[in-house]
This record gives sequence, structure tokens and C-alpha cells, in this order.
Amino acid sequence: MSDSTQNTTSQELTFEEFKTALLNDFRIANESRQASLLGRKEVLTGKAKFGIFGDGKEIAQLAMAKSFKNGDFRSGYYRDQTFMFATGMLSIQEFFAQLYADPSIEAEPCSAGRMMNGHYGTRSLNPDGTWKDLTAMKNSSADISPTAGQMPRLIGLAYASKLYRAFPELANESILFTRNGNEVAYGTIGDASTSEGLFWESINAAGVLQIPMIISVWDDGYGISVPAKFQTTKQNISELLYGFERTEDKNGYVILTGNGWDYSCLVELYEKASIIARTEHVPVLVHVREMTQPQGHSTSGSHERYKSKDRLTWEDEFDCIKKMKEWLINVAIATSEELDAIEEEAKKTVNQAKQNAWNDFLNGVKSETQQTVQFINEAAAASTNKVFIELIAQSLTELSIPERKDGIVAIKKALRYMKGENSAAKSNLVQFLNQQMLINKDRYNDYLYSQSELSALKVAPVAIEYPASEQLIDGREVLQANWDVQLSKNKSIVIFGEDVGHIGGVNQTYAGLQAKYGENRLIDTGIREASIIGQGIGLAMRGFRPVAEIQYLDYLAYAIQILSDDLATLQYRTKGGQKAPLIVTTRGHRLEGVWHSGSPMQFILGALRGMHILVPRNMTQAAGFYNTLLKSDEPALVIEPLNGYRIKEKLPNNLGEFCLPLGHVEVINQGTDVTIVTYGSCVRIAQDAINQLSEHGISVELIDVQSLLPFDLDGQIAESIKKTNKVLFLDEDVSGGATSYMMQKVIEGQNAFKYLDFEPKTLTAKDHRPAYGSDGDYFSKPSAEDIFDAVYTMMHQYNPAQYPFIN
Ligand SMILES: Cc1ncc(C[n+]2csc(CCOP(=O)(O)OP(=O)(O)O)c2C)c(N)n1
Repeated sequence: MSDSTQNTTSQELTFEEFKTALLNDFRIANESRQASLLGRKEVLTGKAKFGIFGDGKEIAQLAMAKSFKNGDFRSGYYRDQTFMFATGMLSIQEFFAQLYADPSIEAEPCSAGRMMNGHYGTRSLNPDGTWKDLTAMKNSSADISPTAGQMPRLIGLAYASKLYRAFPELANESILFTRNGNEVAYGTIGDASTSEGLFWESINAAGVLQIPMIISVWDDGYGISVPAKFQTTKQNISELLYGFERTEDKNGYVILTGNGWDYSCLVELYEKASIIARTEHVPVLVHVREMTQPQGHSTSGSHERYKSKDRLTWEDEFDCIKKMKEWLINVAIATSEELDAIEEEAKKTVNQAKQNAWNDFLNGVKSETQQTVQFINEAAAASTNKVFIELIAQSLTELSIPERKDGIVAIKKALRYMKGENSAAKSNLVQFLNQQMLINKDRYNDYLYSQSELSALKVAPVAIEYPASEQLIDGREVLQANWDVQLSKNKSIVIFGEDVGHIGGVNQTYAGLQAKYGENRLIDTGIREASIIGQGIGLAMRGFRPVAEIQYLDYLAYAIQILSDDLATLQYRTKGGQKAPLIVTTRGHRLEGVWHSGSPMQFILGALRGMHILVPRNMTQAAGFYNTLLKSDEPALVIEPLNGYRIKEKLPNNLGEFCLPLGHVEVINQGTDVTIVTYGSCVRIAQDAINQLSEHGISVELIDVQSLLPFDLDGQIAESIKKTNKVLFLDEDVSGGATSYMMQKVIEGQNAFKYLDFEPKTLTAKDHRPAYGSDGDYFSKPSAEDIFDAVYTMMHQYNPAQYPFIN
């Protein structure tokens, strides 16, 4: 690992020290360039599948790396390899291991081969999932591919420093995360990606929040093939952003610009940027123009297709490393020969690192392939189809670059030749196959959720305790009282969102709490759902326990991309290297009209695997889930039932303590004829229907699922169907939505089909959004009458004599 973070501009350096530092930068630039060149070759010769590299962006990243300190965080994108090398956060060998998709954490610490090359990240967690001391290391949050998707998270990473400064007492206790809030968050983004809404939303948010971050725009004039004239008004992002610039009397950004080939200017620029961001704790934007992309966008195609001859000539002439070399010679820091020697040395270093990475990777696969061949041949010897099976083993040995899947395919094909046969060697082969499948499960499928001791599934349930008195209060008051206790117990909890602070939330679930705990604990934000989530992700990555509120479930759609691509994938894409225990709270299912009554559960369930999805039927249950989640290290979405805030509930005694287990259903009503499986606001509507059905002699077992992800971990629903032999899945999603999800979990996942005497049914909302008004609601969403009719019809078809038709 290399580290060029020593100051190359300080007046205190002797000439020799200064020269050494500059030549070190020149070396890293050359190594990085060489890594890009060799990386591309590796893809084109079939050793890797895809390559995207940081060539043309080297010099600015060296300059940026100089001020990056322990405790700081990067939130960047796939062009940043030089920065990663220069800060010591990545070695060249690790860079190549990622290109080859090496699944070992030791070889490829960013993602253990899960993310394609150019997607960086440091390991914030120990193997047991506990935090490392992030102040003793340089940190990179894990990249994602969607352009500008790194921006929302950057807000939270920078905001954490501001909040730590606001709470010196908390900062003192949070020694793994901060030194007095001094850390700066560094962001990078390509010029074309500034066309994304996420960029503008995040830029505005950081300007409002005034947080210590340096965001660099790497401007090479293209987004793949599309030039700046189709991307950016005036083709100049810093010119557009001047409206955000701070003035004498108004907060805003410090905006700096420079050219990507001008080393000395960039070093000065970044020194200035970092001093401002670190000391004044404000956002700085650095627009680095005139960058090049010597090998084009990626290995997917050549840039000759879309760049003019003139542009290609200019890119050649203004290549940043070439320019740095000219400058070093012109200012007499080094001779051409000295620099040539460094270039030659860099080639050797990179070649060696590449070779080491490849050998490590290939040897791992080869040893497994050899074992596979041996097991297949041994099984062949005991089979009547020996000849055919040996041929399979033979073709495996002939592969010059075997992959792990080749071994599995070979075993499965060999076993088909042995169908009906019994031999010890065949059993050994099957056992080996099972072992390999387990090993590959660990390589490719683990860490979708936390595997630490703080997994939400390991939080011990604590029963709700009620006082003797029967006093009832509004549901929203239960939540408010529970948050009050949590906020006083745990100083790292911060709750933010639209209208959350001053007025205490649109449904008063935080009423009075800002006045009690201050503006930095209960925080009003702008209307900016995606960056509210990013704010939460970044805060959670730096030790806070953030609760991000999305005002209504219908508006979660604005944030779903960042929840899905960033938060939900974080543990998985880093193979347990990073976590962001963010609680996302919202309210939904039922109120009024097209945009305040949605229940798009299937859309959420499909997008957010990696998060827990909880759908409490009332506010006490919701509080129980919050209490559980706050003891865990996992992200979750809790959807409060929007029409339940004024419904009366009892106030528990043990606020802040009672914990609802995740993945456990509750049987709300015992019954024998039909099982109704539902959640959220539908529970109450079903209760109404059940009362009406009982008048007609039909006994319904009502199950509140309450936790959609995870879902009924101990198979209680199948147990109920064993008794009733009939099931209706009910909710307010569209047809084929979350009811189908529940049906699959129960009928297939719990094998409940074998207990059914009657086809499983679903009852959902209509496929359009709910119309406004009480009648709009009634004719759009399932009502008690709809439930009555659905259940009665089932009973009538099952036993027409006992349940004659009604109409
Ligand atoms: C949301 C999204 N849309 C499209 C893409 C495909 N894509 C990958 S990189 C890229 C161009 C980005 O250009 P720019 O931001 O200028 O960065 P550069 O690659 O030039 O450094 C595109 C369109 C993507 N990754 N994400």
C-alpha cells in the first residue's frame, strides 16, 4: 500500500523532501495509469468480464488525496482508483483481485468479488460485525453504480461531523467515529452525472445544512458517448452552480475550478478546499475541467466512435500524466531520465501486482477444480457409465481458465450418468457437491442481512406491560411517549424529515420533542426524500442511530432508488464490511385519495430485500418494532397505519423497553373455518367483517402478519390452515401484489397446500389508485362487506347446504 498524503506544498520541506514527495505522486500516477492499461487488456483477453478505469483522472486525485485524513470518508464513483491508491485505501493487487471477481475478502476487501471493478470501499466492521475505530483509518463508503447515487449518502457522512460538533458530549463518547466532528466527507462525481436529480437535490441540501464536504466534479466532457452540450446547460456545471456560491452575508458553497492536467494548480486548489471545509465546516465544490479519458468510457466500446479527431488529438496532448512530467522537467524537479525510470518501474510493479492477484485467484479455482476432477473420476470408476463420466472430468481438466461453476456443472452432469446407482464414490461426490454449494453460498449469498450478534432477529422480545388503569389515549401519543423515552436514553438517536421538528410531525408523533431535545435531535428537513434517506445512511455509517421519516408512504417512491441500490445492498455488497442501521419510518395504507392512500407493498418488497419491512396494525406495535430495531444493527422500514393515530390505545408501562420480535405473526382472533392473513389497517376492517361473519355461523381465525420481511419465521400461518383448511390473503395492494407474496411464502414456503380443502384466495384493492372521499375509498379498497362476501362465498362453495347463496 502506498500513501502520498504527506504535504507536498509545505514551505517547511527541504528541496529533497519536496522532490521525493512529488516523485512519489508521479509514481502513483504512473502505477494507476498502468493499472488501467493492463486492466483493459485483462478484459479484452477474457480474464475479466468488464473493466472501467480511472485513466485521465489521476492528477486531480493525487491532489485531493493530500488532505484526506484518518476519520474522513469518501463517497465517490468508479473513476477514483488513483485516490484509493494514493490514500492507501486500496493496493494495486486488490484492484486487480476485484477485476477478476476474487471472492475472498482478504484478496478483495472492497466487496469480496461481489461488485464489478472500480467499486471501492473500506471495511468499517470487524469480522464479528462490530465497528472498527473509524478515526484511526481512512474510510471509503461502498460505491454503487447508479450515477449520482453516491450523492445522498455524502450528505449524511458530512452531516455527522456537524452533529458531533453540536454534541461535544456525544462526540466524546463516540471515539470510534469522530474526533470532535473534525472529519470531512469527500465526494466525487462525473460531469454528465450532474444531470441527475440526485445531484441537484443533494447539492441544495448540503448548501442548506452547511456541512463539511468537498465535492469534486471530474469533467471530461462526456457521459459515455453523449457530450456536455446534451448534458449540461452552458456546458459548464460550476457556472451553473454560482448561484449556490456563498457571499458576504449569505451561506452557500465555496466554488473552485481548475484543469485536470495542471498538477501544481490542483495541489493548491485542494489545499485551499480542505482548509476551508475543515476549519470553516462548510461545503466546497471543486470543478475539475479539461480531463481526459484515454481509453474511453469502459471496456464496452471504443471512444473513437464518438470523439472527433481533434478531440482525440487534444486528449493526447493534454494527458495529465504527460503534462505533469513536462512540468516536473520544466521546473527542474527531475530530469527526463529520472522520470522515465519511474515510469519503467511502475510498469514492473503493476505487472507483478496483477500477476500476484491473478495467481491467487486462479490457484484458488484450480485447486477446487482438481478436487472436483478427482471426485468425478473416483465415482466414474464405480459406475457402469465410466467412459462418459471420465470424459466430463477430462473436459474440466482441459479448461485453461476454469470457473467454479464449471465444476458444479460437471458434477451435476456426471451424477445424471449415475442415476439409480449406489456406490461409496458416488456418495462422496454428492457430499463434495453439497460442500461446494455451501462454500459458494457463503461466497455469493450471505450477508443480505446482518450476521452479527446485533441482528434484529436475535433481539430478545420484551412483553408489553400495562398499568392497572384502563385509561386510553390516542395512538399517536403512545408513539410520542415511546420516542421521548428513547431520545432520553440514547443520545445518538436523531429523527429527521419534513415537518418532524418544530410542529412535531404531521400526525404529532413527535409533539413537543424538539422543544425538549433541541433542533439537532428532532430535525426539520427540506422536501427531498432521496437525500433524507442518504442523510440517514451516512449518519448511520458514522455511529448515529438515525430515524429518517418519509412523510407518506406514497412518497417513498422518490427514495426507493437510494433505499434499494444503496441501503438495502450495503451489507451484501461489502460482504459484511459496512453497515448502516437506519430506521426509515413512514405512514400509509389508508387515508384519502390517489396520493395519500397507496399501499404499494409488492413494489417495496421487491426492491428492499436486505431491509426489514414492518407493517404494524397500531402505534403500540409500531413502538415495539422501533424498540427492537434500536437494539439491532440493521436497516428497516416501518409503515405506521395512517388512519390509526387517533384511535385509542392503552399506554404501556415499559415505554422504550418492550420489544416486538421480527418475523412473528399474531393471532388476533381464534377461529375454525377460514384463516384470514393480513396486516396494517386491514386488520381492523377484517375484525369488523369477522363479527358479521360470526352472526352467520362462520368462525374466522385472523392473523396479523405485522412483519412482511422477515415473514412468519415459525410457520404459524400453516398451523392455522391445518385447523381451518381454508385461507384468504387480504391487503390493500394491487391484485397479484403483496397478497401473492404472502401466498407464496405460506403455500409454497410453509407447504400449506397440503392442508387446504379449498383453493387459496386473495382479496386486494382495485388495480387503480384509490379515489378520493369515503365512497372513493369504499369502492377502491377492500371493505368489511368485501371480506364478508369473499369468506362467505368460500364457505358457500365448500358447503352449499350449510351456507346457502345470499345473492
Ligand atoms: C442511473 C444510471 N444511468 C445510467 C448509467 C450508465 N452509465 C454508466 S457511466 C455513465 C456515464 C457517466 O458519465 P460521467 O458522469 O461524466 O462520468 P465519467 O464516466 O465520464 O467519468 C452512464 C450513462 C448508470 N450507471 N446509472
